[in-house]
Amino acid sequence: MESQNKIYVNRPTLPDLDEFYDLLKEIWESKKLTNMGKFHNQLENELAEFLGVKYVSLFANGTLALIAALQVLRISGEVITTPYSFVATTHAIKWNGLTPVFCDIEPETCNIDPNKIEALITPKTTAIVPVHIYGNPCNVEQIEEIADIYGLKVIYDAAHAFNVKLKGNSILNFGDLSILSFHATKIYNTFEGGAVISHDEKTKKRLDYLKNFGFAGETKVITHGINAKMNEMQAALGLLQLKYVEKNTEKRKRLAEIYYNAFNHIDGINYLKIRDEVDYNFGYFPIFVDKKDYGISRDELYQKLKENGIFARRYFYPLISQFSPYRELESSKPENLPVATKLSSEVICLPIYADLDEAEVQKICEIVQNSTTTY
Ligand code: T4K
Repeated sequence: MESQNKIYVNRPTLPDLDEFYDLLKEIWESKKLTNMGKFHNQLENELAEFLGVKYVSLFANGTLALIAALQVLRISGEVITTPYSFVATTHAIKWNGLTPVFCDIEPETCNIDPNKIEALITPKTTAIVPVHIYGNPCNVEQIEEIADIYGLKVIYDAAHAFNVKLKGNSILNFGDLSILSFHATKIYNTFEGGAVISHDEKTKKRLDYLKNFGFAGETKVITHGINAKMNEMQAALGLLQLKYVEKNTEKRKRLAEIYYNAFNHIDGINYLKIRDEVDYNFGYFPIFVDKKDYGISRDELYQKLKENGIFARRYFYPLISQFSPYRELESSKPENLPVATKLSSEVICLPIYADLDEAEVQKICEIVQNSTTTY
């Protein structure tokens, strides 16, 4: 029997509706609904300042942002990436007619393992697409070193890494480009939305042509662009949402501390270690269930949570390399991806969002505590 009070892995935070209504009124009066209007341009500037980056190009969603980021750098051939992510990461590669090559991940972070990248490089390799999974930074220094030696581009899928910093510097300042997602399930949402972060004006300009059908003026089309623009309503919401980012991060941090304190004492429940030099956003709370020490499997715990009304999610299971469009690739073989295969079979992301009560988190901790069979 399922409990009445359902708790989901995620709930979007939203600003005051009256405040949003004021901005909607402006849109209604101006009749400027989309195509790089006032709110769109204001949000690009405010986001760049807030995040501490040079250029922001807003997009309709993170997937289109990643597709355009690969396009703008004219990536060809093979792209080394991680199988441990949301499927959109690899789909964006495929939509560019490129071949994804899956690289195994690090056991401590679930991020692409830089020590395993070089063995996958061939004459056809032109880029690396790592993901800062759960917002926890990749080993950007080592990835950059490899990319520099082999002349590869690096495009970070930073869909989870809004406002994450490494040694005080935005994680979005690493690599050639980074993309963000502002989907409803992300810590900063515009209902749907996304962005590409670039570091020079020319690239920013070309990204802006790309997302608007390739128009570079009223009668000039310079490339086979797409329609990936963010509209005024989404941008207006984004402006309001910016005001709450810090406060909401503090709330999620408090919830994470409750989880940490509880799980420190349970054998077989492991969680991500975030390095001291990282300002983390606490957007996800993944745990890894080691059946040998915990007694029951990940899927058994997942079911138990469900029976208690807790709708946790197994992000990221199955691995992208196991989905039918990709499983025939040589790099998809599980024996080539032992760490990713193991962690994907152990992971559960527990609920964490700003409006979640601390008492509910305590309840989740108790379910996890009471489910172990190896006292
Ligand atoms: N790269 C990475 C690494 C990504 O994780 C993602 C997206 C992307 C790229 C692509 O970015 P976008 O093109 O999406 O901007 C969700 C999201 O749809 C997806 O954005 C996200 N990653 C992925 C990790 O999770 P689902 O299918 O698991 O979401 P769904 O609808 O089951 O929602 C999860 C829970 O959130 C629900 O149980 C309840 C809650 N929820 C969800 C929505 C949509 C709400 O309370 N309200 C809502 O409106 O994919």
